[in-house]
Amino acid sequence: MGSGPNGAILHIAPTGRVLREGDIVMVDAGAEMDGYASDVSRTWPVSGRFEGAQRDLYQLVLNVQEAAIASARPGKEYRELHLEACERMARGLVDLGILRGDPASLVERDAHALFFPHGLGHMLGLATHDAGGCLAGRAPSDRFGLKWLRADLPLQENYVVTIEPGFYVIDALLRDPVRRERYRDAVNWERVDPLAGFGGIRIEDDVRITAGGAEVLTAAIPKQIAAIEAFREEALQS
Ligand SMILES: [Mn+2]
Repeated sequence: MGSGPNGAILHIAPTGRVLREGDIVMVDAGAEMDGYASDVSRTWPVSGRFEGAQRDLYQLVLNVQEAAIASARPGKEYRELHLEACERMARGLVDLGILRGDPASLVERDAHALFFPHGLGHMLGLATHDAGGCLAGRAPSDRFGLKWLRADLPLQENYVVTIEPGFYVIDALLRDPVRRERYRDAVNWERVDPLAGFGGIRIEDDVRITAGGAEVLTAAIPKQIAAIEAFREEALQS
């Protein structure tokens, strides 16, 4: 889990950082039973309400996540699902004034990966990351926006996968002079630089592929903004 800026560090171990008003907190955790693992992430505001950019960006990540779940079905290539999610993310970031340009071209240049550098998700089974992966004969891409994709295979009925897009403000990527030059025109840097310390948002569900689509196994855990805010309000009052 990570709070504040630590939310932008993927798989960070818990630290002693004290939560602050205005922070968002991200927790990536799951239960294990009889050796079968789950992996779930949720993000919420410490103060109880998503404010400003947090709200817009959370809603964007949620829209991307829900669209990916809606498109998951047997026969669908997981890599396609990932690339469609990247394009949706790029389009949303253009709408929010963070990226500039045509969403498909931005994804071709991996500009979206400055903010969403990891893959859409992975197979689940015995342990969180060991099952599945690339179909035999397929090599992982070396593209910045694809090389961390842990699943590259056509989905089949009863496969269990995670779907977990995210948005992060990662200093190491955004302060890198080479990337700043490469994406000079693709990023609205004046809008991005003040987001320093924002942290990260990830929404991760575990999904079983069914004959006609996908069943969300972790649907009982709130993820809509209104549901999270109501949940937080209840917690803050008790
Ligand atoms: Mn995961």
